Amino acid sequence: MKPYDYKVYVTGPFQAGKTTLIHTLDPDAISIEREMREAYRGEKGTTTTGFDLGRVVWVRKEVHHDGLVVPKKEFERERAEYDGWTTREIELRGVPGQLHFKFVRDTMRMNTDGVLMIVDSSDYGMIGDASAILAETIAAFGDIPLEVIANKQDRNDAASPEEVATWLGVEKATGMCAKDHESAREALIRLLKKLEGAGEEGGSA
Ligand SMILES: Nc1nc2c(ncn2[C@@H]2O[C@H](COP(=O)(O)OP(=O)(O)O)[C@@H](O)[C@H]2O)c(=O)[nH]1
Ligand SMILES: [Mg+2]
Repeated sequence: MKPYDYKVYVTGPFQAGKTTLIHTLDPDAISIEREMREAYRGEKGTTTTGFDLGRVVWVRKEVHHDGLVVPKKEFERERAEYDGWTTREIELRGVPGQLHFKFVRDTMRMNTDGVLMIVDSSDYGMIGDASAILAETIAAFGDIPLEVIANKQDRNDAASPEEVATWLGVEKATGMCAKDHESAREALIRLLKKLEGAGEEGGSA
């Protein structure tokens, strides 16, 4: 039996907010991180060179509702509350964003159902890396559901999602603040609805 219904691959340049997003949705998410060797934008922080692994459950009282995204542990504790609801277990897999870790991203693609591509809307300097990762992702996954997410919309130097879409040459980007649960939930659900849509089309065809 599969331990989840959908695997969501979370990619994008380093410092875009992948780890933050996964921990906002699942406080028990596991991350492997090591310290950066160099300061970036004047700050010495940490960035992921391994991966993030989060588990959440998408719960809907009615299938046409957007529903809630509940951390897996919380869901297991409060399972009775969701009796009769439609539930989908989601694995969130964050991959390292540095271009030279392409081989790590490659090994983590297996069984992916959908992709969240996270971009820092306040960091135009990373757009070259973002374009490279987007091209790599599309080449590897082909026609898989993919959402481009314009993160850090809470910053006053953030470009709009429309501008971020233009930077990357994509039709559309969705604004998000990865630190905010409501915003993170909306971004994930937008992708999950596409995954459900794809499943239904396949089933009725
Ligand atoms: N203002 C703001 N900062 C964010 C947001 N998301 C992430 N960050 C910050 O951006 C930095 C990099 O985030 P992280 O999740 O580690 O990026 P990753 O390298 O893609 O995993 C951290 O300092 C985060 O606190 C956001 O939505 N708004
Ligand atoms: Mg990270």
